[in-house]
Amino acid sequence: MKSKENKKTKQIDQHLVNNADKGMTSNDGVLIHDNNNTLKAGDRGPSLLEDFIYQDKLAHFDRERIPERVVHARGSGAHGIFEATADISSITRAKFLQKGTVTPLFARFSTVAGFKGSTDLARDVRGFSVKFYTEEGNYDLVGNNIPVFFIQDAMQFPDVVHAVKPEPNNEMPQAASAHDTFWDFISLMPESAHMSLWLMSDRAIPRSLRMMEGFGVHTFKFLNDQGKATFVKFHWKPRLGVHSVAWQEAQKISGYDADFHRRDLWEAIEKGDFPQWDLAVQLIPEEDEMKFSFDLLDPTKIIPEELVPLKIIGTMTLNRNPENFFAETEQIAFDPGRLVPGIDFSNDPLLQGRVFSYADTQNYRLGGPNFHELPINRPVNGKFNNQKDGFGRQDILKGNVSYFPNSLAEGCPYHAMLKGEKGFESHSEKIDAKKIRGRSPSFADHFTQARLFFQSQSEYEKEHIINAYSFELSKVKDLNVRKRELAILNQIDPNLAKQVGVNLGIEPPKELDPLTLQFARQNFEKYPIKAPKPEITKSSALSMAINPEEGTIKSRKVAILVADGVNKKSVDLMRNALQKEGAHAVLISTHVGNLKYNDGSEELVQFSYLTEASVCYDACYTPDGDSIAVLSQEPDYFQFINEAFRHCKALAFAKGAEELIDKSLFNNEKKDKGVILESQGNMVKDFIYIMKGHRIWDREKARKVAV
Ligand code: HDD
Repeated sequence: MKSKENKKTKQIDQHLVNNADKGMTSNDGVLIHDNNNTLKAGDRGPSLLEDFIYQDKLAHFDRERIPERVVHARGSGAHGIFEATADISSITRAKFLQKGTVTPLFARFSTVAGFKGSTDLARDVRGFSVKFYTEEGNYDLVGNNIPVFFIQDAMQFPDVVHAVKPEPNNEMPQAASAHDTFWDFISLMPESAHMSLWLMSDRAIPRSLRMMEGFGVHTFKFLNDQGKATFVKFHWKPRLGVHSVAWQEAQKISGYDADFHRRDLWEAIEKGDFPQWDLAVQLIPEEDEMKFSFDLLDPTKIIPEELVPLKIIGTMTLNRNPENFFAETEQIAFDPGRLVPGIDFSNDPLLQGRVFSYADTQNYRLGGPNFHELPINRPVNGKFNNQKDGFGRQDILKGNVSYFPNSLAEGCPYHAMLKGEKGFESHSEKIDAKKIRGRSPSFADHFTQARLFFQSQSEYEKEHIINAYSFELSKVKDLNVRKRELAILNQIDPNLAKQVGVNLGIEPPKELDPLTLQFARQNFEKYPIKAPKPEITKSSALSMAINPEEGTIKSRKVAILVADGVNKKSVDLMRNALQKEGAHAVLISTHVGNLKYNDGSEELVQFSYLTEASVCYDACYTPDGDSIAVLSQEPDYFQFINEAFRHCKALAFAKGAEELIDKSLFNNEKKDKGVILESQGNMVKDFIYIMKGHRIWDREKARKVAV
């Protein structure tokens, strides 16, 4: 597709139903006279079996629910497009990746462990799935916001999922890894050490789905026209940067707005702040497969960007919300096991296992083999084959032929090879091996890259990781599990283990626990091994720390804290400046309804201190005016600014509002660089600059405010 016309949304639109001006009908299109009352034998008599209108309504209602996804049940999605921007025609023949091609897509972001109705702000991995509706069929890149995985072999997927999900006896805790079974499993599985560090980092509590990276995780293969393979890793880089919230904030957001991420994505698209990511690849020539100190097929390893730089090959823009959550976001069926020509699997044993699981789960979840025909799943180029019948079949196949070869239908649908066309072809890789049920010894180094990750973090990020391990392991009741995990941390970084150990009251064991060793030796004859020397010991790409000079406040939400009598000029000064930067100012007052300005004018306010909390905003500003006398008596106002301070956000105060700081819990912190006073410089400019740095994390270290 070269034009900007979105074939997918056009296809979807054919299925939209609009009830406007329509009389209500039964499912068979019969106009309904009364849909409030069942048919009865007299006013006070029993209901009658012949009431097909009632049966029609209830029978459908009784079947409204389908099984939620066994993992990634909680998700939010949107339509968009992908525009290929680089010439990689010598590397892959995939048409949608050819420069200038625009392809419609649907993206779904998810948490892993929680049920469908769980909070968005759980500490968790985020799913990052994209279905490209290409001219050569659907291609799904089903990744995560973390570039490595807990396990190396798909056989253990049900185990890791059972361990992290609520415990089977009492179905607790919901959407949380901080419990015994998860850490029991992790502490027996040293291969999960690398991913557990990512999970304990701020990556696992994103500020927004629009502000997280995505990764294909596995090494895949690109194939060119000649069938030559190049290994490839996929990365999604968000244009808004990579940002998190603070852990305490995450927990509070879960109470104030469990839909925080879903709402943020929805509202951004509605406002026209279309989220964008660049798609980048790391390309590794086939002959370099064995060049690294780690195995490219091991999904617990990254390829550091310093070893293989990223090449940007296109941009994804999400520009349309679903019309209907169930029909689109819920019924979309992702499957990393379905490819388009020019892309192939590698032999990563986790990826190989995924190839089976997804179609299998969709067959169950979506009720049979015709889920491909649901509007959200249909390819835009059509599907033509001899598969037929089954529950919910929608396509109506013409003619009497549904087999191949045939002559009665002139050999159609034909095989591409018979017409000299090129369809999907797998890489003709030579394999000469014995069948074994086991693991490659080249997968046995579990700690070097975990160490690389930890050592690449800034000081505050290390602190957050230490706090996260301490939090999670404190929630574990079994002391042996705590100790066993501490022994793993000690292999990664003794200082990490020591500090977590202090919080748990345990001295980190020097050696891995005998049980951990016993299970690891089931997979690796020699364990632990002497790790190969890594190419690098630090990688700046692994840290989320940002330089304000490179930051943006585009689409951020800033609370303007007002009350009746506020000075309009003082409000507009900040609001206009924020607008120019693409940020959104939100007025919060002591009551909703009309706000009275000092100049007699009024403005409708939709948010009050009763409904809002600082955790749902990126920064706050207090303008001056007669509102100050009101706010100085308003405990919820002080709760707002105290919490904003505690969570390391920028707070600006107009000149006449500065006195409010004296009543706050940070009244000694007027010199804090994130507390910006109009009397002391260019307030608006300084405020925006500080916000571009996202948070003032070093404020946290001193634990200056206990809210
Ligand atoms: Fe998976 C869903 C990502 C390993 C089996 N997975 C699912 C989703 C994402 C991922 C983002 C949600 C898709 C959506 O939005 O509908 N999964 C991953 C990544 C993995 C991974 C990045 C490792 C690199 N998964 C993995 C393995 C297996 C599965 C090894 C099984 C062998 N995953 C599933 C599943 C799910 C799923 C059970 C649940 C619902 C679904 O597929 O559609 O089949």
